[in-house]
This record gives sequence, structure tokens and C-alpha cells, in this order.
Amino acid sequence: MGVKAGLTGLVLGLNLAVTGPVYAEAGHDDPTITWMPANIDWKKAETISILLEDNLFTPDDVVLTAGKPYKLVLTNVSDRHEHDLVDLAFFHSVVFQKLIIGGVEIDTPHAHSLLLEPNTSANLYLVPVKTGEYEVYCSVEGHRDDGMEGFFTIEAAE
Ligand SMILES: [Cu+2]
Repeated sequence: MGVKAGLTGLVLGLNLAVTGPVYAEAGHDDPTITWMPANIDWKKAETISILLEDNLFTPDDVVLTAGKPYKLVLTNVSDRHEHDLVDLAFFHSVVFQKLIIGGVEIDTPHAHSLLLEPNTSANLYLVPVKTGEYEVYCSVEGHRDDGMEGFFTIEAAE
């Protein structure tokens, strides 16, 4: 628990919001590094860039393949507003190898959401592990109502 608390403090300091233990109540399992498929070649990670704008995601429909490595580059291009990317079901369907926020590397298999200050970006190295269609959105007040939502679909490998 001490390790987790320490990580949470670090993560919050880097504007990566880790929400409270609601996932347990919702019946989600926390991803652990044991979810990581063996022999992932990170040099082959596919890069997908997603812009967080006022107030939409571009693109807003992202398809990932389970078991493959990805580098998601999330950039808040707003000059004025913070934006986040939220949905517990999605964040519990992927396992992180690491996150890099503002040049700082965070080694964690698990995060609950991502909050980005204006004109900042984050690189998420992850492997999707649970197939499904996941609705994601920005939880900053009013942004979802303005249309800041989208879908991440995780497909089974062929
Ligand atoms: Cu927003």
C-alpha cells in the first residue's frame, strides 16, 4: 500500500489523475504486469496520436488490436483548458508498460485516467488485453456535453 500511495503522489504531481478505489466497487480488476503478454517487441509499437481539443477528441474512434503494443500520444492542444481521458472500463482493459509525461517516465501497469494541462502531452506505452467497445470521455465539467467523447474498440487478434 505504501508503494501505491507513493506512486499516486508522484502521479498526481505530474498531472496524471488516479482516481480513488471505485474500480473495486465497480467490479473491475486492476491490471497488473502479469497481464502483459510475453515477448512484446516495443520497437514495433504502433504510434497513434490523439488530440484533446476544446471540446473534442481527434480522432474520436480508435481501433486497437488485443495483444499488440501501442504508443498512444495524447496531446492537449488547448491553450486554456485542461482535459482528461476517462473511463474505468477502458483503463482496466489495457496494461501499461510505462507512461511518459513531460519527459518523466512512470513505470506502472495501471492508471485510471489521464489529465493533461494545456499544451502538454503524454506517451502511453500499452497493450490492449480485453476486447470490447469502450466509451471514453473528458470528465471536465461540461466538456462531454459539448461532445468530448469517443470510442476505443479493442478487437481480437486475427
Ligand atoms: Cu475536456
